Amino acid sequence: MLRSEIHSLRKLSIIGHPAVGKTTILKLLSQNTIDRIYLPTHGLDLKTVKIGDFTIRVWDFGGQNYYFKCSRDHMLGSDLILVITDSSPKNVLRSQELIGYATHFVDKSCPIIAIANKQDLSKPNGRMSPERVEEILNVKTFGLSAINPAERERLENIIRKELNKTAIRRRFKEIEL
Ligand SMILES: Nc1nc2c(ncn2[C@@H]2O[C@H](COP(=O)(O)OP(=O)(O)O)[C@@H](O)[C@H]2O)c(=O)[nH]1
Ligand SMILES: [Mg+2]
Repeated sequence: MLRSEIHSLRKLSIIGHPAVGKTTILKLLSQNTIDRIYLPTHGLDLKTVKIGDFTIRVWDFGGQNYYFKCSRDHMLGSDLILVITDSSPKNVLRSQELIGYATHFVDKSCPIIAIANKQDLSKPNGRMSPERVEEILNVKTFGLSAINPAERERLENIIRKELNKTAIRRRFKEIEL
């Protein structure tokens, strides 16, 4: 890794319950084609992606409880946490708990944002709108359909904007010191 890349290196952690689309989001960010195979992630999947000036290490944690309990050490030092929900009422409620859990392991300056995934599935299936999910989770929430490669750019922009804000806060801290 080049020196300039180390300076722009950021850690993005993707958390959420099983089968909500965490690994698909990792694929959306790191691959050109997105298959729809569901293979539960065991432990951790790690990829490096470039978004704008940032070199981002994306940590995709297995969603099973066992792994999640072990994952707190992996969450430490995150620059951004994405909490993924599949936008079903049951899952959104369960995700509240995850957000509470995550706040214990990250610095106050690390934003936690939610992704209301699977927005392509119709409302009769009980999918909630991103606005409704945001009201419940009380963190900034963006709707997504991770199986659609056309959504890549929008997701990249969301991530880049959040990381830019943390970069500005870092610079202010340096000036204060
Ligand atoms: N319809 C739909 N299916 C999705 C979406 N995102 C992921 N999936 C599917 O949901 C299943 C679980 O996805 P995966 O990313 O492996 O979930 P993970 O356990 O959270 O990593 C797979 O079959 C995916 O193709 C989405 O936005 N819409
Ligand atoms: Mg997975």
